[in-house]
Amino acid sequence: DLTPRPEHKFSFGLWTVGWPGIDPFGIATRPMLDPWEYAERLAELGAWGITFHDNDVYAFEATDAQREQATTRLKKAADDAGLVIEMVTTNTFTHPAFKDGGLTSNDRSVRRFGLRKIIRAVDMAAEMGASTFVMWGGREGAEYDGSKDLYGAFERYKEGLDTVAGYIKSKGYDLRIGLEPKPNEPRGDIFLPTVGHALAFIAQLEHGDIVGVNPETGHEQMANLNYTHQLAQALWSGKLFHIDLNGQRGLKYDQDLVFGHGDLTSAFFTVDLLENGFPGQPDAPRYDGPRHFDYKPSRTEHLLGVWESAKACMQTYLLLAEKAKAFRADPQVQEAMEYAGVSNLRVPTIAADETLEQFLAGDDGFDPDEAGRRDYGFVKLQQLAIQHLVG
Ligand code: 3MF
Ligand code: MG
Ligand code: MG
Ligand code: MG
Repeated sequence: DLTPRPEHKFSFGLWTVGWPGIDPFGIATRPMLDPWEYAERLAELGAWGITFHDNDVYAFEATDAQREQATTRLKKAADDAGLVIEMVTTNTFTHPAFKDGGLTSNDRSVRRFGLRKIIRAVDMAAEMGASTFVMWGGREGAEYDGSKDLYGAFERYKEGLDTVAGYIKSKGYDLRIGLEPKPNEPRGDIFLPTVGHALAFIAQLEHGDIVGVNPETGHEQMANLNYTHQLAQALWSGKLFHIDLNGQRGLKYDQDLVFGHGDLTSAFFTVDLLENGFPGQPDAPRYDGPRHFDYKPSRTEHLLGVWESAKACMQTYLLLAEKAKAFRADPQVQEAMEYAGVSNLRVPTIAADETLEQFLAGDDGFDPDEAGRRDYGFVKLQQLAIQHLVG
């Protein structure tokens, strides 16, 4: 059954379906609706939740009264439609003041303004009932290496993150921060370019316990990385707080295609990880958060195409989920996995009752040449995946 339902936990950024097609070379190709209209439509399509930036809902220059009015109206529309506002984020990239960053701008007055703006959005996120606060530092970076005091940049980024995380704790909000890595675009180089960089940075924070990652398919692929592996390491580290699913075809600008319209084989294994977890590892962490899409309906599409593309994201996910279940259940696949030694990797290399001395003293009668002649059968296993995927 490929009908999206709330229990599938599909959610969409309002800026995704709400993108009117403005790009660096052209003006809008379709009208922009009010935020609550997208919410109603997404609920009709079977979505469970929505997410948004502060300035997707009220203007950068909005008065307090205007903010209040817009967020109240959106919350009511979401409640009426039965939608959860699962994540809220701040825009610290559109306004020209942020051209050199929000938390790492060379201009201290911008950093002070940026940090206040982020904290105001945290309050709003808590009010909206969100459980995740994503931070994508799209303008935190540089084009020219001489333009930044790089030590200062990491110090200020840490100061900013710890201030926001510390504030969340002091208020007792039930919110966790998801850092969203991206290697480049709009900056020539963005700080925290990949999941790995973000995890290493989080380890340096004072309040890192409530800071994790929000990896986006295309962002990791723009760095030529394997998205599923990035998700797996974040999960293994207990840091996969949220996800941005979409499609990307190779090393180019951030395409934000429909989920599955990029590297389909990679998308299959992403869904396999999200739906099936780490098979054979009952104690391993599972991702049970939102299946959140951060894509853009292509500029060639009008409003009809906007809704078609939102449906396509969910339908592709459900198709791949079905196929990933069938793949794992297939006896031929299980046999190929046994042949490939997949379950062997679960066995600790040194036995629990073995001392390091005993281990180092023995050689297990190991024959390197015989090991070198082993056939792993990985290609046969992958072909079974392809058969499930396209069969
Ligand atoms: C840019 C992005 C962002 C982030 C968003 C936080 C505008 O490439 O992916 O979308 O996802 O700011 O969720
Ligand atoms: Mg993106
Ligand atoms: Mg993207
Ligand atoms: Mg994103």
